[in-house]
Amino acid sequence: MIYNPRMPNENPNQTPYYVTTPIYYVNDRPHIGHCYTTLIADVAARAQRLVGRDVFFLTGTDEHAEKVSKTASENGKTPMEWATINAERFKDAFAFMNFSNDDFVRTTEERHKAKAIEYITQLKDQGIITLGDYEGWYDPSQEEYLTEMVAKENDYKSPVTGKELEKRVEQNWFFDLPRYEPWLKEQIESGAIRVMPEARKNEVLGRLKQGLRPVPVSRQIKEGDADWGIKMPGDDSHRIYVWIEALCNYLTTVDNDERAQYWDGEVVHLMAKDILWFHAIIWPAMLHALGKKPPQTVYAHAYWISEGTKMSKSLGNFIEIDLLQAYAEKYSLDAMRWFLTTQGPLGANDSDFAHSRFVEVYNADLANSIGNSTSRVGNMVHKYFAGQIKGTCNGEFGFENGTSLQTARQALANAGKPVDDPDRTYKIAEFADQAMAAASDALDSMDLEVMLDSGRSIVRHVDDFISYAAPFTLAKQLDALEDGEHALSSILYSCAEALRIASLLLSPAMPEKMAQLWRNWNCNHLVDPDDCNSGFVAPLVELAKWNGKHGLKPGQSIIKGEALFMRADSKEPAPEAERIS
Ligand code: ME8
Repeated sequence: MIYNPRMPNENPNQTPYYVTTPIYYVNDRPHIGHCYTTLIADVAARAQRLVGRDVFFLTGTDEHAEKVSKTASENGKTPMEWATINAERFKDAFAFMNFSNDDFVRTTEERHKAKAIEYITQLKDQGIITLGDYEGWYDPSQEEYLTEMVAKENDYKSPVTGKELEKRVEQNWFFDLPRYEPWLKEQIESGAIRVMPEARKNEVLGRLKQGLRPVPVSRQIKEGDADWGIKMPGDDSHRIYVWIEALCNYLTTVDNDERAQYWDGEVVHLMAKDILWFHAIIWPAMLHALGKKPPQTVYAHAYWISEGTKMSKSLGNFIEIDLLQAYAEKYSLDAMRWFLTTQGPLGANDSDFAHSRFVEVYNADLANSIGNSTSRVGNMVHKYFAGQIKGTCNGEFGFENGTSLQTARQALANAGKPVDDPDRTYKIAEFADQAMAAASDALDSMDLEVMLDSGRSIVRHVDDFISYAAPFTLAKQLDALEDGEHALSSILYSCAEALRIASLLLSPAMPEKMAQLWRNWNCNHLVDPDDCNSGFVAPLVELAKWNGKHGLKPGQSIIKGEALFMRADSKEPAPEAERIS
């Protein structure tokens, strides 16, 4: 599953792009939340590769938590056996989702452990980690201490799970977080560390104002504890606190000669709002103390809920990978990826996974949009030009006499059909160019929905143009109209070329379906269409040039092929998960 295509002509002016997901706990199997964060990382990674950047995309598993050893013993396994069973489940789920991660780190791997020990040792040697007593409100379900203020606000219950907090006193090693308070404030306020979306940035700055406390970085080993976790360097009576060790994964994985450029590049950490504080405050401070640069972007999305209800273990309503598989089976994997990416909780609000909404989005965005448009254009090229692109066109349609659009209007008039808005003009090539620019801006701000919508906007424009120019009416009068064939081929070229550009913009979310289109349309020059994960031959600006080197060419054959998406019936029952044990 490890995937690492490299552009043959990487743009040296662009910094490498390093995107990460949280590393997930292996006490249980993967669910929609894990798949979602990793999916948006995948879409961002694929889009960045498409624009020509050198990308490294990391995900993995967090294995040294107490809850892992606890569930392992409940299941009659050693912690390592249990961690391996679940790490494999995560790997399988992510392969199923067609994620293009370049690596998958497990924190039980030597390469991670050795480096994590090195960082903690360095911080101890620098006197930034010291021994002290600590009393505080401990959330056992999250394995973290909360400030008095946060504990009180939540009625001394876990803000994540609602379980009772425990007052604990411990002797611990502490990271001196307060000394970085002014630096953190300045970095976040100035946007040097972009905490996104804006609501989360305000939340973090608000909490920062309440002051910082030293962070425990170890746990005392008690009698009966499982032998699980990394020992504190130089102190065998403690283990490194799982959170501190886990955060290190982002650096341990690329802290070597072959990958150092990724940490020097643009680093983007993705996660949900539950673990923002660790990523926006504790981790950047640790990095600063280690003499490393902080991440550029810390992006915390909101939560998926299920049919209007929060998902939880006790309610047993988690949408697990097997339900996602059932949706993929019925509607295609890419339809499911599309739904999650465009309807997911990327912003500050939670999103509901509801079957009725899935069908609505599937029909509107896929079956009736890119699916229908590509079949229509493919069918017309097939029918009117024996399946071959006839001639090119610059994608501009004015209303002067003798132009293709004028001929199309004449055909409508001859057929006795009304011509609405006779002064209408179309600049399809320019429209596609602007959509591409909008997609790049949206990608920079991680607005993946807007990025993908710029692809859809081209499809909508093509649909509108087809309705207006009515090439099917024109096609019936080729003998009667002097310029009929030229007009028809110009119109169809423009539709097909615009859809080719749209398909590039839609491909980060739907790599398989767009590769299917490229196979049907013989676009072998974009990418290897038999392998939707192969690298593109050139950056997007080159690939998407209208009638450019990579554009559709006269004589290129277009196969009608199977429709990309069949319309779905909203009355059909929702797919059901086949429960896997
Ligand atoms: O917190 N909606 O691991 P974890 C959307 N090991 N995303 C969700 C979600 C939901 N309902 N539920 C979970 C840990 N997620 C630590 C992280 S990182 C150094 C250590 C996703 O298995 C989301 O990305 O509890 C969230 O941040 C993550 O799963 C928590 O995964």
